[in-house]
Amino acid sequence: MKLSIVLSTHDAQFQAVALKGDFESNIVKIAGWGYDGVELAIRDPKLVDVEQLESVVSANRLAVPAIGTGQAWGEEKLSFTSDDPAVRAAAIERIKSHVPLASRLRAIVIIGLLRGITPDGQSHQQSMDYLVEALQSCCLTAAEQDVRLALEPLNRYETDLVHTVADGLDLVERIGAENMGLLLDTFHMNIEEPSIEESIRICGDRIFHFHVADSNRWHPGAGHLDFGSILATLYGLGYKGFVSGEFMPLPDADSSAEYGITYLRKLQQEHKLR
Ligand code: LER
Ligand code: MN
Repeated sequence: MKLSIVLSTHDAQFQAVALKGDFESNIVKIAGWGYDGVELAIRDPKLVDVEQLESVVSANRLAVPAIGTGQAWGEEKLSFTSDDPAVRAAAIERIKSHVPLASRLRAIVIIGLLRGITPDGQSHQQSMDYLVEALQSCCLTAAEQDVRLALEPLNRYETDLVHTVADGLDLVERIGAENMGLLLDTFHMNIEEPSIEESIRICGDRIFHFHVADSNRWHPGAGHLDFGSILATLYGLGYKGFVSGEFMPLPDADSSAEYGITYLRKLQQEHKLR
């Protein structure tokens, strides 16, 4: 079981990121706790010194399984489904600008909140059409550099677009690209899926990446989700990607990161997960 944790390269409003602040000291801590990788939340790749980032990450022997992009919605309101064509174009360009960095780091590019929310006066169907158009265009650019995109079903309180694995798989089919898959997040699944385990099975090899947080969005072990069963189902499918911690910095950032990995490694042993 390859474990990573989300680290924001810059200050952000999004709360379910345990780690923010000085990049290098966080990377050193993440490696020290025994994580295999770090998932980077990056608002805009232009803000990142790629050489420096790569050297810090590789000096600490961490992989970068995925790049989160949602801060471009959180901080700048870029959206694939805006009713303003200039905003949609800027959102598409922003995702395409992540592709060279993702290719270099061999990371998946995550499409979470950047899909946006249907604006007043626009139909849901129109939003879905914009979303398909945007993702098809991004998939083409990403495929040229062997990069995969993962759309994350999100719960109903965050968006009206794509809540479940079933919604996500319909969209993946409409996009029709080999490099388009889903990112499943146990926090959202606990709200939206009839059965977390069954939805994991249905998603199968379209699971490109996996986020873990407990029912209360604290670290795994702090709520009532059955991570033994969830992870046994995931690995039972032959999943080879990362399981990435995306949870609140509670009771404090460092403790959450440490409790999270300790709990997941214990389950790994108990359930003999690879
Ligand atoms: C991002 O991965 C996520 O899970 C969302 O809740 C963002 O708001
Ligand atoms: Mn998530």
